[in-house]
Amino acid sequence: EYQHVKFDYQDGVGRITLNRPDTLNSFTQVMHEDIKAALSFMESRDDLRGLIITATGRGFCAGQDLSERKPLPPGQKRDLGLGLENNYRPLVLRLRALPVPVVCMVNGVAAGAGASVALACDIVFAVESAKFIQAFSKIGLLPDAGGTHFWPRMVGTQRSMGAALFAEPVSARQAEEWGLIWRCIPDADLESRLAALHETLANGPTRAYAATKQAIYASDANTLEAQMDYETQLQRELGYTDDYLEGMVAFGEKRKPRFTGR
Ligand code: T3D
Repeated sequence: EYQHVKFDYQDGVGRITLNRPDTLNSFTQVMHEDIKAALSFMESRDDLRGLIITATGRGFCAGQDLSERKPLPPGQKRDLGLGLENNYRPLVLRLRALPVPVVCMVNGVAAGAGASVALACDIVFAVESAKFIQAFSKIGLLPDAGGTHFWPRMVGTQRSMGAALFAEPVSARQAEEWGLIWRCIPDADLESRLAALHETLANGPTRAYAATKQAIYASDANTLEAQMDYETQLQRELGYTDDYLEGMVAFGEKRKPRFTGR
């Protein structure tokens, strides 16, 4: 039923694979609808333990499909806010709100909103040949889909300005050095790393992961005092979980914990 993505769900781990390689997986309305359906499915599951986003072919995502934005006849104007309000904004916010880690595996170039959506994920890997391009200025736009939120927080004002004003590609290696992504990996390791990430998410302490995600994002707006109060509240809740008990027992027995995500 999915047309422009592949969606797979196993062991509580979802995988969304953007799948329009001929256009470097640029976002169509159909792709947005596919992703909305996959997210709704995962949001309804009580066994959800993680989400991995990646893509097919040589690109990750080239942002908005520009063939859906052909120039209008003279006198007519397009409201670009509509696509942002109906598609990109809810997508970014739903990824952030998902109560499990969202991992992005950037398998090739990530441009425009494609780069923003990658950075909306909780943790980002990229293959060495990948690059991040704030392509917007080349078509007379500003970075959107959270682009002006993520970059300054992750890499600072100058690097954000340079990348956005000049639309110069940032290599995966540079992105790792700057802290824009977590890890740059050899291209040849893509599949094995995806499999390992699946294992990690499927067997991880899901509630601790969720709390970690919530706390790290809350720190954006919190004072140190408020943040420590929040940590205390979340840690108190984690102290009552099966996974904490299992972690303590496993530690005592000098074995690997078998987390159930409960
Ligand atoms: O509109 C709204 O709703 C507002 C929201 C906007 C969000 C945005 O994302 S705006 C930014 C949109 N994206 C871009 O401006 C990037 C456009 N693409 C590129 O600049 C380049 O393709 C790349 C730098 C990403 C990669 O370059 P390269 O040389 O590796 O590949 P290529 O040859 O340019 O692209 C390969 C094919 O994909 C090509 O088709 P063809 O010639 O083989 O038939 C190209 O036209 C197509 N393609 C690439 N990007 C897009 C695309 N087709 C449609 N939309 C694209 N965004």
